[in-house]
Amino acid sequence: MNNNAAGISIIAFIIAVAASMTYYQFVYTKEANAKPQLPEEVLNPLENVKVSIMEGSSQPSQQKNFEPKEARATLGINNKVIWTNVDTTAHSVTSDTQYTDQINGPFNSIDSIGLILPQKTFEFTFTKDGEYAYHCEPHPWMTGKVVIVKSFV
Ligand SMILES: [Cu+2]
Repeated sequence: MNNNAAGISIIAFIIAVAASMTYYQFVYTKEANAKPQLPEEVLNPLENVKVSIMEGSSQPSQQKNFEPKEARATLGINNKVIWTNVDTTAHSVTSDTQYTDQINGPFNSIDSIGLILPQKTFEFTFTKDGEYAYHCEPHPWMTGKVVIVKSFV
C-alpha cells in the first residue's frame, strides 16, 4: 500500500466513524428515547374516576380514608383518577412502588403538587393497564389501589 492509498483509507475510516456516531446520536437515541405513541383517548380520556379523601383520615381510627379504597377504570375511557381532599388535613397520594407512568411521570402527588391541601384535588392519568397500590406519606395507614383494565371495545 502506498502513502496515498493509506491516507485515503484513513480518511474513509474517519468519515465512517463520524457518520455512525452522527446516526447513533441523532437517529438511534431519538427513536430509543421517544415516548410511545398512544391513542388520544388514552392520553386524554373523556371520563374520570373520583376518589375522596374522607374527613378524619389523619386519624388511624378512621377506617374510611381513600374512598373507594379500590378505584377501577378502563384504559381509553376513564383512566384519569381525581382525588379530592374533603378532610381538614393535608394528605398525599404516593405510589407504594415508586411507579412512574411512561407519559405522566411519577405516580406521586408530592412530585407534582406536594401535599394535597384541604378542598384541593390531585389528578393522575394512568396510560397503562395494571394495579397501582398507593398510600399517604404523612399517614401511612391510609392505603388505596387503582386498577386500570384494558378496553375490549
Ligand atoms: Cu394522609
